[in-house]
Amino acid sequence: MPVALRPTISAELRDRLRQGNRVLVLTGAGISAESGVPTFRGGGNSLVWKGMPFDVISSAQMVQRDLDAVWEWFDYRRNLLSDVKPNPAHQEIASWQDRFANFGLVTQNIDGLHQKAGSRDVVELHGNIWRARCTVCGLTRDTGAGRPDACLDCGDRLRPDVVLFGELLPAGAFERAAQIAATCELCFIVGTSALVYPAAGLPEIAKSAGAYLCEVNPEQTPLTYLCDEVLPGKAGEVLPLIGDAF
Ligand code: BV8
Ligand code: ZN
Repeated sequence: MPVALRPTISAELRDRLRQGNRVLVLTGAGISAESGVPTFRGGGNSLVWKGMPFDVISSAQMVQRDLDAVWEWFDYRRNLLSDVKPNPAHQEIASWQDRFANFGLVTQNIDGLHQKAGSRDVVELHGNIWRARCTVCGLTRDTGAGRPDACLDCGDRLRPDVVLFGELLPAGAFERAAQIAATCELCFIVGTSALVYPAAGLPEIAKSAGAYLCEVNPEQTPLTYLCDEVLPGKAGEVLPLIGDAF
């Protein structure tokens, strides 16, 4: 990254990184972009599948109407994800779990790249594409590469263990994330367009609890105005810079 384009890490942020021990990182699709994972909204367009905007195919209604179509969509994305690797942003964040006494990582991503980078205890707000869940008894199991058949327990149909639009988040996941947000001193918002709720409400909770907000994104978002510091750039380039700043 040419030095001239490097965002500068303020002295304020350096101090807070050195003193801070209660840190929240919230991530979205942008953090996986440099790993080759398409984002949902890029270049002004929204991701479309077979003519359907992603929030239509990824919706509770679609599971009711056509579960096979939903599986096809997630089979396609699982295939896309099969050989992607974590990038320096995932790796940097993974190292922070041992650098801050109270570190919370909350993601909207279902790609599992944080865990692949070594992050433990990731709060997955929207589930995980590598798991399936029984539509009747709720038992979950790993999918592996292929689409799993039926529930091993009750034999009923499985669905991707991801949260679709119009569906509630996994039990306790948002409450846990909100708890971390309400007690953090430093909150990083990395690679999210901050349009999907309740996830986009977490930085607002952190702000009202007095946290210092820092956004990492090449573009402005609806949360930029709320931030104490904005580091415009790609996560894979900016996160290591932050890591070197303390
Ligand atoms: C719910 C899993 C209760 C599936 C996903 C309040 C107001 C308005 C609407 C609502 C509201 N509350 C609830 C709603 C409805 C809805 C919602 O928020 N709708 C939006 C569209 C307005 N929310 C829900 O339905 C939620 N459930 O509320 O339940 C309920 C129940 C019934 C009725 C009402 C309420 C469930 C939402 C979860 C849906 N599932 N994912 C799948 O993956 O297919 S959401 C999915 O989309 C992602 O997980 C993520 O959350 C979102 C995409 O956003 P991002 O990750 O930010 O990605 P995006 O592409 O948009 O942006 C990328 C960003 O990265 C950009 O800013 C770009 O500039 C930046 N970037 C690009 N490259 C880089 C980069 N940054 C850094 N480095 C780079 N290299
Ligand atoms: Zn079952």
